[in-house]
Amino acid sequence: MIEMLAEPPVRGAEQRCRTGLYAPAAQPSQSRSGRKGRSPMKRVLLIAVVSVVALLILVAAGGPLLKALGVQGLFMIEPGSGHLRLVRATVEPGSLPELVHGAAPALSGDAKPMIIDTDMADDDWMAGLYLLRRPDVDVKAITVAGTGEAHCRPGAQNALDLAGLAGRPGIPVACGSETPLPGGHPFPSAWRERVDSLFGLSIPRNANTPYAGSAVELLSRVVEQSPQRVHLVVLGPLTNVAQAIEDGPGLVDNLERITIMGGAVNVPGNVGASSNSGNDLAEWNIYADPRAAAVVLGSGAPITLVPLDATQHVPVTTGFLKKLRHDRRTPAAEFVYRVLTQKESDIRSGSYYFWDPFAAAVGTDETLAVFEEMALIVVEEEGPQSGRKPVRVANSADAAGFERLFLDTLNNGRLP
Ligand code: AGV
Ligand code: CA
Repeated sequence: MIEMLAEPPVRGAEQRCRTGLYAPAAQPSQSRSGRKGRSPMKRVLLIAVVSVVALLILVAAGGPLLKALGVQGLFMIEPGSGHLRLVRATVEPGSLPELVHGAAPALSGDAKPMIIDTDMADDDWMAGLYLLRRPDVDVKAITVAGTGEAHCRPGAQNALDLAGLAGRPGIPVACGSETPLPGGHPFPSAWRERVDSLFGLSIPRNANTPYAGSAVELLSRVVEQSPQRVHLVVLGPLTNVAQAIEDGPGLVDNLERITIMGGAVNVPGNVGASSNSGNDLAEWNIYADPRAAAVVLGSGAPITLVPLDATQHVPVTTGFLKKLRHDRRTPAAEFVYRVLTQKESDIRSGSYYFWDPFAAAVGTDETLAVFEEMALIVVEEEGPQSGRKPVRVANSADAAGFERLFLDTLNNGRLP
């Protein structure tokens, strides 16, 4: 039985945790309308002027018009890019327009270094896009867990391509070990195939290739070489992080914090509902590699855990999907819309959550959750391993605040 037990609280401290067509510039014209006996030349000129004016009006009013015609999302303007871009000239009924690389918002002067460790499931894609569009977050690397939902190689390629979509194609991306520490469990193969293929969605290929070394090497190198403490946001099994800590315990000293989506502390787990394990207590990220979770929780690093206790308050709702349908102005927002559209039946049944996007948002704004300090134990089949240092555990969520922040960041990248 793998579960997370809360030891009696040590401290009760609570914290309030874009359309456009590319239009050539209008040429100045001397033509006069309403005169008889106009020469053929003048007539041609008149037609040309009227056409250009009509085109300009279409550009100005094109967005709402196209929207009304149901071809919203065909053209895109990157906010702040200062130019219009023709994304695709024709619409084939039933097909989706291609997505293009977006422009990333400029980083603010005090942007903080961050590493995203992810298992590249569908909500990891959304969480990654959110973080990559934050002006206050300087993503230094993306490390992919090989023990999570995506297989590492397709996961790493998807991470590279999504970084490109978010306008940050140069971020290094590395692959981790496919083998958990002893006692781990693989994710269901059907889930793995779906996320490996990016749900069949097509995005432009990043010209860069994955980092030549392992995820653990990249993670360790970035942390060691960073002049500032690094914030690690972990959205999948903790295999890479545990291995990096075991290889060099000093690593923890240059970590600002580890924010982890994982665990179920005082609520049922989610493994039982999607496996025949009979385990109603464990959450998937911990169940996939419990020993790694124990190593990280026991490492002494400052940890913020965002377990199911908090994420259960942030289901993806049909209301959010509707808002996004009417407000998707960047390739990132458009991509998230397409992903969520594929999850519509799970959204309607209330079984799909903003697990990782919420954890990522908490990584940038802890006022989105309420926390309790707890000493946690990861219970493994072979016996308990303890992480005695109290960790900050989110047990509630500001769902409306999260939705606002998520939508604004995907669309504008501006701070609230
Ligand atoms: O347990 C939540 C973790 C998150 O990191 N993942 C999904 C998120 O990426 C596993 C998971 C639990 N239930 C699932 C999951 C489901 N029904 N479908 C796919 N993945
Ligand atoms: Ca995940």
